[in-house]
Amino acid sequence: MPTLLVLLMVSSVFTADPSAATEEFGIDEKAVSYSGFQVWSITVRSNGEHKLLRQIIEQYDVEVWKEQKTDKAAITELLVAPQVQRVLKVKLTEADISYGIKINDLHTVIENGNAKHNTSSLNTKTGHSMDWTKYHRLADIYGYLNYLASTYPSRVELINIGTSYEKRPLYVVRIFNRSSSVVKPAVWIDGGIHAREWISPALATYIIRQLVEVPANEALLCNVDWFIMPVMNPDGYEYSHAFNRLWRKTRSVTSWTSCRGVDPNRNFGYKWGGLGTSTNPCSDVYKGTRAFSEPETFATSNFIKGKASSIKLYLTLHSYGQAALIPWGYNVVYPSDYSDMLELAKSAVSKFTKYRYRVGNAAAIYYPAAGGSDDWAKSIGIKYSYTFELSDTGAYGFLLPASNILPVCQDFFPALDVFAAKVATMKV
Ligand code: 0X9
Ligand code: ZN
Repeated sequence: MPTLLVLLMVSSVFTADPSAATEEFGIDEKAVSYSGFQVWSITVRSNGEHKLLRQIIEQYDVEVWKEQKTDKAAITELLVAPQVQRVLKVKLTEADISYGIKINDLHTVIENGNAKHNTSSLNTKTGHSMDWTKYHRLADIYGYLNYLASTYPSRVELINIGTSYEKRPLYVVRIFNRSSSVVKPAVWIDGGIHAREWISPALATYIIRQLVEVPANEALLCNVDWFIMPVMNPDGYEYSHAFNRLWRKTRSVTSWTSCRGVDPNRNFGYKWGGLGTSTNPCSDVYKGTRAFSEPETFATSNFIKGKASSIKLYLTLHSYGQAALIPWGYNVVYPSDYSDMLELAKSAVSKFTKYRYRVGNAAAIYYPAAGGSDDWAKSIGIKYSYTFELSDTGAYGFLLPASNILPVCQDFFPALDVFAAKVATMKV
């Protein structure tokens, strides 16, 4: 069994203590504290070491944050609860596996990573509450989308494609030149599939702003239409702000009452239930009861299917690791046009000047994981389909401080020139 499959199937029931009560959601829910939790990074260079590490992880039920492979090594990043730190240290030392502590106290990093978590007040100068100096609540993001639709009707259409499990609207923004009636090839971008990856909706909204509000970018709308869904999993996103900063999944009720949510990126209908997925509702990679069991993946896939002939490029924004991942991700298998996909991705990431990105097959450079949105998009005929794992490379991981939002966004945006230029050449 591939290592990461085992690692990912380790149950992720949080062992952190619930501490502060919050009434925000009108339910008796307690916010999770990560006081004393650490992130450890472990590099193993042989199969023997890998096996030992896997045994230790399983024995102590440690949560894997990320695993990346290079030619010579596998780097595993672990979320380590205070109560297992001492024993883990002993076990790793006994096994002669070295480790480094990347984050010493998660609670401190969470507290310092973002300004106050509440909805911001309206900025009377701009007419909305969005900026890219902090991670915003959903109300700010949705407020901004509504503001754009009413302020720029000639190039913005706000499409409500359905509702989340907790009845929040699911929004797609179409950015286009309304005066032209020809059907153009289109780019799809989504963010926020995984709740805790806050840099993803931040970048998606930044891209929306650049395309709609910055006149210098108008050329990007000449030959291409844009469909951007900044928050595919709004329930999870809000939950990660209000109760558990490390929440990943949706918030649907499962057969196991104390464990909620499905991993949306294991719930898409291509090779659903394969490697790197779990049948355990408490797992962070729980695949759900069937493909598209979640209203969020169901509505999104239906919308994309309806536009499949015009959408030529599918881009899904995640974090972390700084990598452009290319299908297939369900296993180390390469589509017949992989070289085209690789070439375009390489040329896109060559635009980045601040951050270096790896490019490669998702299963090969990360791990096999079935039911991903990228694989599904590729399977319905969208030629160029990518998962972008944004910054960082592990110093903060999912907890990337808000001061990084603008640098990440500014670095990323020029890559869209490359994608748009390619899509513009494609026949609808
Ligand atoms: O595991 C995932 O869903 C993605 N990584 S993340 O850390 N953002 O959770 C990678 C998905 C790559 N694509 C597929 N395996 N299909
Ligand atoms: Zn993700």
